[in-house]
Amino acid sequence: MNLSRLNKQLRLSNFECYEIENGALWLHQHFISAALAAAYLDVLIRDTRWVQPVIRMGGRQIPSPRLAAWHGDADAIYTYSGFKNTPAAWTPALGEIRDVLQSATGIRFNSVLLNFYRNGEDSMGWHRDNEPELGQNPVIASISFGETRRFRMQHVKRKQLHWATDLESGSALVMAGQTQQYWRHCLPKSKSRNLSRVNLTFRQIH
Ligand SMILES: O=C(O)CCC(=O)C(=O)O
Repeated sequence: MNLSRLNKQLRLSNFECYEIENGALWLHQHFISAALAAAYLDVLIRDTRWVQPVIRMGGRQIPSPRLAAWHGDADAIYTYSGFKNTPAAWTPALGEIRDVLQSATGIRFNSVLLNFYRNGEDSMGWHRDNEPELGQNPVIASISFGETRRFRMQHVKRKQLHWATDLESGSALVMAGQTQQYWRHCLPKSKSRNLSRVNLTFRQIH
């Protein structure tokens, strides 16, 4: 889908558009109601087979500071942090959330990465979602459940350019266009926000 069609579709679905250099961002803080998001948080924590992936950092292998899982269509194989991930099947909850997201965005997603931040000590370091199987200008849709956490972005060439928001429970953030080429993002640790949070990033693996 081209960007202007995606923009129209997301505005119709009550997303707010943020103008950033070399990228495209839309946010809907109340995409899923607070009550439903709280119910999904419990189901996602309980019914997911969480693993703690090992990540490579400065030549060392260390356990990632969060738990993760990968679900999707059988052929949506994704290499992430140097590891090949074969997806587990869609669960009823993940299928429901995907369907709501697909009707709001008009985009078909064939996979989802789940991240479980158990408390404020868990985090995600600076990175770009720019693996080759995502294609050149991927649409990544991120939905959050549970604790509000700060999400930060930085332009990789013009490092003084920043963008940040607090992602609330039930929020949906869509990154598209050249965002993954020009912007890196992270979810820093937090001293004050210690409750559990699950984030789902829906993707299209080619
Ligand atoms: O938890 C978040 O909001 C960020 C997740 C993320 O950066 C990713 O899945 O690539």
